[in-house]
Amino acid sequence: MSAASPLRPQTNACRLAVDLSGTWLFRLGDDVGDDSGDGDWHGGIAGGIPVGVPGSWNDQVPGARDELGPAWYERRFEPPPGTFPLAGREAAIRFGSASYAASVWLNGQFLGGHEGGQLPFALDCSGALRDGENVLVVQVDGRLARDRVPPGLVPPGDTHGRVFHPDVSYDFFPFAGLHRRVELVLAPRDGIRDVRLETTADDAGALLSVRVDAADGDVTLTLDGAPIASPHRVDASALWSPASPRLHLLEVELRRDGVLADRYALRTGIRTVAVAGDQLLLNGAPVRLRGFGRHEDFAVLGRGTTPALAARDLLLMRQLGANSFRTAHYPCDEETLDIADRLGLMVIAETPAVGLYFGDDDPDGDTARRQELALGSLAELIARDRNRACVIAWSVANEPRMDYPGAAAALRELCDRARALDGSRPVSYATDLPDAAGVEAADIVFLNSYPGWYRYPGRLDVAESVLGDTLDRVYRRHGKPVILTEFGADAMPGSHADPPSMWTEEYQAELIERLLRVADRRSYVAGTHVWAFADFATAQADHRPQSVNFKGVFTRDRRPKLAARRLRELWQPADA
Ligand code: GCB
Repeated sequence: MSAASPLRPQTNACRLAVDLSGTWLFRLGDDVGDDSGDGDWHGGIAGGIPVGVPGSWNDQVPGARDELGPAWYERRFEPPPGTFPLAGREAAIRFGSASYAASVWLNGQFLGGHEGGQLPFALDCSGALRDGENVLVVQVDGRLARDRVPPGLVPPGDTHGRVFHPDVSYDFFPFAGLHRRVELVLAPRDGIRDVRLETTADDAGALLSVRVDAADGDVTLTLDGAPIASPHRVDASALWSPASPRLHLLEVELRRDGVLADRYALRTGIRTVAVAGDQLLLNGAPVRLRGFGRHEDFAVLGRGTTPALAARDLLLMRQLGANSFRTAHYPCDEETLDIADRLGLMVIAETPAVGLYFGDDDPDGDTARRQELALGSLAELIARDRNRACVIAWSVANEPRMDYPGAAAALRELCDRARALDGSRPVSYATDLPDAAGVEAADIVFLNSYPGWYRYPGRLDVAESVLGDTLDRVYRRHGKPVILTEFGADAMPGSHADPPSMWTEEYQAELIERLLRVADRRSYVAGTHVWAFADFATAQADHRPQSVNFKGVFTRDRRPKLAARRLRELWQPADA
């Protein structure tokens, strides 16, 4: 099914993507499973109120902050001119992200569903789509459960001992809703199903391989308008890097009997990435990441994405001199990756597997189900992002709890699966337990460490030596490059003290500067990501004033704290 293929929708001579974002109708409601009688909303919801899509419902709908569903969405639309007859085309509805699970009906007909937020899915609707008005109904279920990824309702012993309301195992609010674009997609039935790019190093630059999965016919490739064959040699000067984020236009065409049957275009950077000894190499040269962990979070929108916010964030990163970010703790929006490609920001792409635990007191098989889900979303992430120049590494999890038999094997399985699906990028997971078994499966150690905050709180004086010792120990143990994927301190905006004390802007700026100094002195440290780019909403907890994590160097509305200014001084010039 081409319309429901992993290829991101696009509009061209053969394909059409109609954005259904905008004002939808919404209502919270019970799970109406049957097709009969009152309360059957599969053909249209009763008593809906207007909400914006993309967007979480929690901060749009008064009183719904802690409601996690199920909830119902409805959107009426007419297909564009020329849609019918479908003839050789297929139609699908594609969701960029429905958090956490969705079931979808078109004109009362069930199309299918999907489990897992922050990853796209497309459902064939060729048989249900009609001329004139169509009624699209989506049930979204954001409820927390132990057998979901990320898991909710986890025993406190497995959540760093923290208790949140709602009862999450992770440190961000469990926003629910349709968080990204929803599109009606029309594509040739016997067309291009997938395009896979891979770049390998070559003496003079790189070799670009293009694998096309398509129905019968003649496939042709052009790069920047010139015909090419795969593999294609690319000059070093044409490669993508933070200093020179060159993008090329790759066009794939499928012809039958000389007639154009399908076409797919990719704007792509070409670069190689590798780990050699204790170094991370980009295009064969050592590179150090400097940047942030970034959440998708904003007032009113919740986890809903908009290119304006992504552009603002990534431009601010560039302005500070950052060259990289991690999509913590889930895959980011595809338009954000477009911007990262264009700005030359190197991305560590993370799956939604945050807070995994492997409780052996799990009679109902929750652990096994979580692992299946984690493997599934890893495959979906790699299918979505594998052609991205900006994505330079996969993070298969964040801070899994490792104190159970089976935990190390589960993490090894995730790392091995990532490598089996894509052998061209380093694989790891962010961990606060670098001595636990499992880490040896990673190509780079992704270390989350909070000296001067959770460890030795208030002790700016010892934070440096504690981090130095930790880094050296980790490196001695694993002999691999280490990326400090999290470190930092909360700072209440506008709060000041001299000498610096915890929760002030001075303390945050001073701690970040000191820890960066420690990391930068070590040649095996391949990167530092401050936690976090901006303040973000969390569930309620005694350690989260105002239900916000204040470790952002920008406020939630993107005003700079002292630490942002300090980083701008430390990170100039912004050339690498
Ligand atoms: C961590 C987590 C991150 C939290 C952060 C914190 O280790 O990976 O999700 O937000 O610490 O601020 O506690």
